[in-house]
Amino acid sequence: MDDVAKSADDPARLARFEARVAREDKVEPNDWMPDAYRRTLIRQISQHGHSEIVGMLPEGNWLTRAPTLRRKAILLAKVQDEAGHGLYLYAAAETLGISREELVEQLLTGAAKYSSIFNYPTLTWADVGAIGWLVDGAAIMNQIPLCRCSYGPYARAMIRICKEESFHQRQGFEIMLTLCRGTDEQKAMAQDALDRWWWPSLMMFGPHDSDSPHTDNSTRWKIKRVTNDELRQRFIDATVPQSSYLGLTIPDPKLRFDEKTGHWRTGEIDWAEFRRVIAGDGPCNRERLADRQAAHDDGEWVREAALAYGEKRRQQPAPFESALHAFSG
Ligand code: FAQ
Repeated sequence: MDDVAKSADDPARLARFEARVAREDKVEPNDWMPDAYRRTLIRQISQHGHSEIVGMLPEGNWLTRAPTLRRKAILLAKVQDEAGHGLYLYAAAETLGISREELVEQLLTGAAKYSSIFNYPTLTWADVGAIGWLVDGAAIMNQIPLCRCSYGPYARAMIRICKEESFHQRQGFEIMLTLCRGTDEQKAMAQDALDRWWWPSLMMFGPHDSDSPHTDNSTRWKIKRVTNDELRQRFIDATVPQSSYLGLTIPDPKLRFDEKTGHWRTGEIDWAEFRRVIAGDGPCNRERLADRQAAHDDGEWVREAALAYGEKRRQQPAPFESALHAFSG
């Protein structure tokens, strides 16, 4: 029995729910929804939120070493945007009944997944360009269809996130363009970054459709609008010409243009590497969780101060009430 059937405790209710989703009505937090739909959303939205939070770390490593003040200011703004995305997504997950504390705990204890891409190191400044160009580029490709997700709070969060991601992608491409038009050494640095980020970026879209256990239900419920393989293909078709424009070479000897279909075809992704990375054994998994834990510990005083301030505000009469009090007194 699959998840959908198990959740069908009330078939009439389930049929109404599915008809509603089929009509493209948005599902809102207080509406009835099948358990499996709720669980799928909590899983996907929380994994997405964790990815945004951990995703700050690889680029955050370059904040103190950005080559110019302008680059530093842009990178700072981008990393702050990612924190904001994490917060919108955690807030969307909270509307489904999971608490912020549980979400944070799942991330810090390693019980939760986040995107495989953030377990790779950022060795040079060109990696900041490659992340913006490729990682944010892949993220937008995946996230634009999520703006039409059937769950209202997730869809609305994605609209704002996508606007910011498209700026991120352009800043990354612009870093790559500057390096590619620079010295031979700078261009070699850009090529090296592409060599290291290309395959992990293709893995971001998840396993092949034939190996993706969640795609069927998620598509039926209009959480997922486009499958992993279709999105990966769109990304490849958009990115290969950009790489030619930069004068860089995609690190895939099997890459070829298929005249019949009009698509670029790549060699096979190393799925063993993907599985290793999501199982916790990528190049930086341990470092990322340790850095996230340290950032969480360092933020303890901020959380305490915010709670104390909130408490003080609650105890003080509102300004209107105190004015009234003064008047009547
Ligand atoms: N990494 O059946 P499917 C960003 C897991 S945000 C790790 O295909 P589904 C912004 C999957 O969770 C990047 N795990 O699953 C930024 C499932 O595991 P489970 C994140 C992966 O959900 C840029 C299992 O494999 N974006 O980059 C990955 O239908 C720059 C089976 O997979 C999102 O999260 C992976 N790459 O499709 C920030 C977008 N792929 O839970 C900073 C929203 C798959 O059964 C700097 N998420 N898995 O144990 C989605 O669209 C979907 O969840 C997919 C996976 C497409 C990622």
